[in-house]
Order: sequence, then structure tokens, then C-alpha cells
Amino acid sequence: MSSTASDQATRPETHCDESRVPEYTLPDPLIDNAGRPVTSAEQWMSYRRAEILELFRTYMYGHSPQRSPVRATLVQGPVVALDGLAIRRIVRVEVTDGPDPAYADLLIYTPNRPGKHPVFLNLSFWGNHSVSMEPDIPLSTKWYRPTENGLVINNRPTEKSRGLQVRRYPLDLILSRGYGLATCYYGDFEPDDPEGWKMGVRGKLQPPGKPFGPSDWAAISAWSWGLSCAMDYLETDEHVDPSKVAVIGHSRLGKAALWAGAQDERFALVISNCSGEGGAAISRRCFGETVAAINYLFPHWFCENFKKFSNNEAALPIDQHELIALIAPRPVYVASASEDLWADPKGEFLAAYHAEPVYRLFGKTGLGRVDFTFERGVQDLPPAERPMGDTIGYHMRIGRHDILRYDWEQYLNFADRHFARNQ
Ligand code: GTR
Repeated sequence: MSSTASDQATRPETHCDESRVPEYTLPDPLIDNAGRPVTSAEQWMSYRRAEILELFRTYMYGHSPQRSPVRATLVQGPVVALDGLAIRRIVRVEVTDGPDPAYADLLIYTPNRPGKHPVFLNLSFWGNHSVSMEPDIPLSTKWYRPTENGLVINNRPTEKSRGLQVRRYPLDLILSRGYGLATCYYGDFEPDDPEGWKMGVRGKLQPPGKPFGPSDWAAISAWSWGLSCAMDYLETDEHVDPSKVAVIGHSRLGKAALWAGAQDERFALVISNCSGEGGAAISRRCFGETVAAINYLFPHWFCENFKKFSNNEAALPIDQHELIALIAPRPVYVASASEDLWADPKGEFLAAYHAEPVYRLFGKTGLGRVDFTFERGVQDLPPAERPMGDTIGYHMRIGRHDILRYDWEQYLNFADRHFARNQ
């Protein structure tokens, strides 16, 4: 996606031309704020990790408030679902206090056999009724962006949107491999709109009349905060193994999954699918979507301080390899798609690559040895459909910006390996 000279006054110019990637120097996660080297896992965990988290909070995603204890009510099920493969239920999780609490309706599938199961936790773009064709999953009653094709009427989804996203949720595969899925609509926490905060958790928790400060949370943090609330509930669910919860998201929700995984160490595994700018992609490459473009297109996603870095990436005190490093020593998977240049596959790969030194502190191998090189000035990308890595996984699927069965197959293999289910 690139813009023309005529609209540059409004929409920032972008390009997907590798020869125009500037020279840059990445911040070193292993040099602390005082300029001293960080040489041990103990130093990383005791203070360096907190320094980097604070930089991401102050300059990029904003600071989120403490969570109250969640309250959960079963609103549907349990029922046997997916031809006997799964037990399905919907649990309403209230996440704020007071008379009119914000809530999320978690749709949960777990394997239809006794015991506690590993689970993928995910926010969806279209809500619970979109991830499956099952006719008895209630339509969301929350706010949706208007569409022209009858999928949304009066800001509410219609029957026409049932199953809309099934290609992104291969439930048969996930359940038959022994995993569960817990999911809810991202708009349960905040509608994705510049005015959305008024209808979401940020509006509920902001003291009346008090404007947001320059490093207060924004929408991505609200979604990540919601993922932690969902985890608060999952820790109490008798069918879920809370030590094996993988947080997974696609695109803007991949950004939220990474930020949730960086902050909340209860997530045992973190998966970023095509998360791009503000997610896994190195901001300093300025390839595809840029800081200026994302702040212009989505002014509500990041905190106000982040606007200072539009067309000023070199001044960022952090870059996205450090977001991945914050997940260490836990396993993290970064995936791209070959035609998804807007998300900068090469920048996503390089962030995974440059998180390696932090994993090494823990005696872990991240991506490990990479047996190919990039040449500047060439439209080169990581090799397609060659999943690689150890504690950091990476693949680039052939095709477009999406999350498909191929991606899930790799995530399941990665989770099997790290959750040691196949030993
Ligand atoms: C695009 C946006 C990306 C990505 C994507 C998505 O429009 O520029 O950062 O988040 O949307 O979420 O599908």
C-alpha cells in the first residue's frame, strides 16, 4: 500500500521498497538504562526486563490499571460440540466493579474427555458466532463497526455474519490435537474506533472528566488487559491447564497478544500472526506500515507519547525485537505471510532474530542458527513455508494477510514441542 503525492498532506507516505530501508541501529536489550551491560538471566529478570517494560508503557502502549478480581457466570452449556470432539460453553466474565460492569463472553471449547487441557486464548474480530457455524452460539450484542453488506445493522452483527471467520479457526484440528480454544470478541473490551473507549473498559475505569495522560493506556493495551482478565478466569476453569495457556492473535490482535504475553508471565506461550507494525515488525525499517501511518490511521491504538515518533523512529528508546525479548524465556512464535508486505515479513523475522541474545541469557536457543542471508537492496524475504527455530519459532506462509490452517498446524507443532505433549 503506498500513497500518492497528492494525499501526502494527510496520509503519510509509505513504501514496500527494500532499497529505501534506512540504515538503522537497534537499541541493545542487554545494555541497561545506565549504559551498563546485562550479562545474566538474574539481572534480566530482577531489573532490566522491568526497565524495558516501562519504556514500552511510557512511549508506546501506555500504562494499564490494576485489574479487579473477575466474576464468572456460566451463560450457556456445557454442551457436547463438534461431532463429539469438544465440550463447549460460554462463560460471562465481568472485569470491572460497580453496578454496570464491563464483561466479556468467553466461548470455550475443550477436548471431550476428563482432565485439564492446554488452551489457546484468542480475541476475535467478529465475535463468538463468527468462529463456528454452530447455530446456537448467540450473536454478540456489543457495538460493531457499520458495514454495507448486511453483516452489521445498527452497529450490531446479524445472522449473516455467523461463521464469517471459520477459515481462521480450524476447530476440528485444534480439538483433535488435544487443545482447547477460548475466545471472545475484542470489542467486548473496547470497540475498535477512535471513540470506542467510551463504550469499553477504558471508559469504565477512567475517572469522569479526567482526560487520558500521554502515557495512559490506549486500545491495544485495553485488548491486552482483557486477555489478562480472561486468563484470570481460565486459571479457575476446571477443564483448563493454566500452566499451558497460549495467547494467540492475528494482525492488530497479534499486537495485543504480544503485548499481553510481554506483560503477563502466566502466558506460557505467545503467538503473533502477521502482527506487523506495532507488533513484531522492526519499526526502524520503515517498510510497509510505518509509525506515522499507524498513528494516522489508528490514532486510538497507542498512547499519545507514541505520536512523537511518527517519522522519527530513530528516537524510539525501544524497538520490537525487545517486545519479543520481554517474553523470554517463554516460547514465542512469530509468523508472516509472503504477500503481506504491509506488515513487513522481513521486519517481523528480524525482530525474532534480534531477540536471540536475551534467550541466550537463559541458556535457550531462540531462532538458532539462520542459514540464509539478506542482501540490502533486494526484495528478499525469509524462505517461505520453512518453519524454523527453537524457543523462538518463525514461518512465512505463502499467501495473504490472514491466519489459516497451515499457520495453526505450525503453532500446534510448536506447542506440542514446548508443552512436551508428544514425549
Ligand atoms: C491494517 C493495519 C495493520 C493491521 C491490520 C489488521 O489496516 O494497518 O496494522 O493491524 O489492519 O489488524 O488487520
